[in-house]
Amino acid sequence: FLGLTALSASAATEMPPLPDVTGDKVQADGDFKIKFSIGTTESGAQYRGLEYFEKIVEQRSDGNIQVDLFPVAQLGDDREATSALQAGTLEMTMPSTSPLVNMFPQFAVFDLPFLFPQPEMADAVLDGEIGQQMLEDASSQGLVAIGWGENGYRQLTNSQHPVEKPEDLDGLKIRTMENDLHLDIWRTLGANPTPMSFAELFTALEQGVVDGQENPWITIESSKFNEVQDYATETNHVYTPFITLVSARFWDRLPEDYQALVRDAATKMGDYQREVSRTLNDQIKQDLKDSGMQITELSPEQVKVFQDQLEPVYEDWRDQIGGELIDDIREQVQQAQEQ
Ligand code: KDG
Repeated sequence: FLGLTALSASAATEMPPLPDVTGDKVQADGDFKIKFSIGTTESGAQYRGLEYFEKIVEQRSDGNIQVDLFPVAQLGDDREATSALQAGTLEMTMPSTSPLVNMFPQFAVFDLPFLFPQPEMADAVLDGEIGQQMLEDASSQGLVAIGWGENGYRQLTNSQHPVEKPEDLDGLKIRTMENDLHLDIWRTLGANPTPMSFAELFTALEQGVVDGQENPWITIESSKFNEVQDYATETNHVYTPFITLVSARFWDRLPEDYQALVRDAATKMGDYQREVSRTLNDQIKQDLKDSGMQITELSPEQVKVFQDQLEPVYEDWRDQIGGELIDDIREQVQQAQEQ
């Protein structure tokens, strides 16, 4: 290919330095260890957020809480890590909400296609009453949900050909998260979706078990999917949040002052992840182009074709998710758009 070796994307884009820790030291009795597991790699925005969390908690607890980070699903994929929290064998994880809808059906609202036209609208919902209520509701079944983070807008990649319109997806094998609404989206568009955990994804792409997948630019780059996927389409079809979960067994042993510290650090981590992911998004898209990926950017009219084809998904899932919740969010989004 022109005799050029593709530049590694991560070589081009650097993570911003971690912010300084603010806030007083917190005194409480006991020494604690937090093993914090995620599925994405050390070079992603999610991990950068975790590093900030570690720095805040360790500095402000004066080393009494030690945080150890485990990326790339070393301690299990999203569902396995969540089960480990319930069993009390792992202290923290930060999965996408999508593979957890079997436990928390309302999370499926975030899987609805093209729900949030701007990331700030997702922030308003997650940080507002709806998001806070969801954290409370998810603080059950052996888990304590203490904050949101940003996974981001998902983009389609594949190994076969450029995708500009739904017909181009005909028969393409697309990996989705383990979530029925995502399966519905890709079936409705004419693709052939297969659910799979993130931990299995690179190998599945490499071996051609699936032709494509969808994830934010930053994940495509940090997981090196561009090395096994030549084509991408900037679809922005779903905005997925991350949710910060703690094992209830661990939480109940933590002195209240430390609980407050961990909660505060989780909020700061989430805000920082949003900032990193948004700052780097376009830059990383450019790095991916520079590395040889062919990226199709859709016009608003082309996006509308996908959107219109997916509108029935809203009706199909209305009862299961709750019509009132969907209407509330759509109304908030509408109001924000009019401002
Ligand atoms: O750390 C999070 C990952 O495990 C996963 O949730 C990323 O969006 C993701 C996916 O596609 O599974």
